Amino acid sequence: MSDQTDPSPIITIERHILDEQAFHPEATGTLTNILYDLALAGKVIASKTTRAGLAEILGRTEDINVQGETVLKLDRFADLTVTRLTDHTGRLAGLASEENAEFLPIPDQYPMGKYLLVFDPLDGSSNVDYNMPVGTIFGIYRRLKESGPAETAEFLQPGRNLVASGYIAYGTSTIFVYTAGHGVHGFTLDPHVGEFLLSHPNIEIPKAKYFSVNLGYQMYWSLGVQRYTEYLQGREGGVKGLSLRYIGTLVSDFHRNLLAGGVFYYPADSKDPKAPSGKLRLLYEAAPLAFIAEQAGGYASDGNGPILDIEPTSLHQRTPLFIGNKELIEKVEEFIRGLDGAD
Ligand code: AFP
Repeated sequence: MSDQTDPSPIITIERHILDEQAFHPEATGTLTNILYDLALAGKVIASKTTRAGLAEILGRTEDINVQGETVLKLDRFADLTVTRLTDHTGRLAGLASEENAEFLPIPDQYPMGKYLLVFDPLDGSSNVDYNMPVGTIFGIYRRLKESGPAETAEFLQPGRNLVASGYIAYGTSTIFVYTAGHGVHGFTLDPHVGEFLLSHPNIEIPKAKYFSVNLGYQMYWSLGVQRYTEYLQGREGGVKGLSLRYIGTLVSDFHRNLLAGGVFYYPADSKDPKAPSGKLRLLYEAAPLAFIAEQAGGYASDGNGPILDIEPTSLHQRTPLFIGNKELIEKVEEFIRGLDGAD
């Protein structure tokens, strides 16, 4: 007879990350600790996002960030939380955040580490006012220099070099999803226990159910992207049965499609001549999620080739992004090649 009082195995994020370290006998535990630090940042940020409507935190600051957007107080809080939990540990050599024009060096009084952190502290923050989900995205690279202060060039690495990446989705529950190159794993925050517990081991993207895109911009897209959209709508030999879902928070749209199957895209458009590559940032958003997509059996492309192969030329570089089920993302490359003259 089974013992009814014996709880089913509970795997905390700490235990899981530590177990993963076994894949790397040479590991010193530094990466493991960075992931713990980020999980802690996620808990702290979640404690604010769930109270955003109540707290003094809601409302805009008077600042404009490097992307030209109004900085919400919650963005700043998330940015500072990640920074303050990671900059003094001796694990990082520098941090680059979507909120800051330049990367943040490690303050002089703290030791230098061998990793670089790139992050979007609060993705989808314009949704906060409407009680919609938001998220944090991160990527971890090994630094290129052996020692000395970090340099911008060290951050400009292709996504293929990512050692780990992940996101924290602040929705109806808080979920931490990461990959360190051995599959994709998701942990749900148990608010009573205060721990992230393994809820989604070895995530693999299932057959597509959804497509997610801001159709309001359709008239600004290339012919190839327009025809691809019609293909997803099932017209003229296209795929049948996909539903449209679009939240406008990349983390949430990506997370849903990762679990349910589907594609998200934010293509290049002619809406804003100053941003011909669309809105999303290669370093802070596209590359970290591309690593997760590939680890889950999916694919991410800029329409011409893998996101993970793009060599960044600047910290805040933008890129078109098509991400999700592999065969549907390869299809958009076909449309773009055939109709837009891309090579
Ligand atoms: P905000 O952080 O300004 O809300 O932008 C979120 C975002 O970068 C990404 O999370 C969404 O997928 C995308 O913008 C939505 O942009 P549109 O409002 O142009 O569809």
